[in-house]
Amino acid sequence: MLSVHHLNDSRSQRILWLLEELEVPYEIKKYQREPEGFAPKELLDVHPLGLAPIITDGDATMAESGAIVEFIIDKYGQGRAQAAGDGKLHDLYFKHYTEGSLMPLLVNRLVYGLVPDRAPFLVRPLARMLFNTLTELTVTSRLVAHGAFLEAHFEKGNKQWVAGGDGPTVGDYMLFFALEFWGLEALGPNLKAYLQRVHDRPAYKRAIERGGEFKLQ
Ligand SMILES: N[C@@H](CCC(=O)N[C@@H](CS)C(=O)NCC(=O)O)C(=O)O
Repeated sequence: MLSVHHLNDSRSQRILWLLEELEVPYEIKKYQREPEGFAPKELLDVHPLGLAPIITDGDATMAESGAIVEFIIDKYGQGRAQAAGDGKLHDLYFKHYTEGSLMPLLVNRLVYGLVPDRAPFLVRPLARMLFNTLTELTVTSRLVAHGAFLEAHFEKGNKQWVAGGDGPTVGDYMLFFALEFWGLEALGPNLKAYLQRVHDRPAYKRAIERGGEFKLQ
């Protein structure tokens, strides 16, 4: 049976939601983040990089959430979760955009916020000033641009899902996590409504029940 190595409050939520949508039988092996937020060492026994998500399915062990989402849809999708027509281009784009462009900004924002608290006490105010400046210079205005870009994407054609179809496709399984990580308060009306649409899906609710509480902020 397919196993999901699930780290709490992590990208493995993408995989649980997808498996619930496709009604694929699976088991969950749960891992808890260390107090500093890192994955526990046991994940290194499953994959050399020790980052979540990881799945095992028969002889295959696979990491990298985008690859896992595609693998599962290819193997178990039976034609579901596929974009059609013009939506294929959007789906392809958002699949790569999310981990390639949006997530790095959000991860940088997180890391730049954490570093000052870990600096020696006396230099902490200086570290905070420097990292706030770094955030301002390299993250803040770019996130504003991403927000406007994403709002406009959903506005055009009043799209419910990234590919414009009537259900989630690869790009959605990728994007929703980044929006959760970004934080609801920062999102515009189309993105707020989009996340609500995800949360309202029975499969998403089942994924939360099985995976446990999911909280990124
Ligand atoms: N690009 C990878 C990122 C994997 C990743 O960084 N996972 C995070 C959880 S969201 C993790 O395992 N963090 C724990 C750590 O850095 O020790 C993917 O999409 O799967």
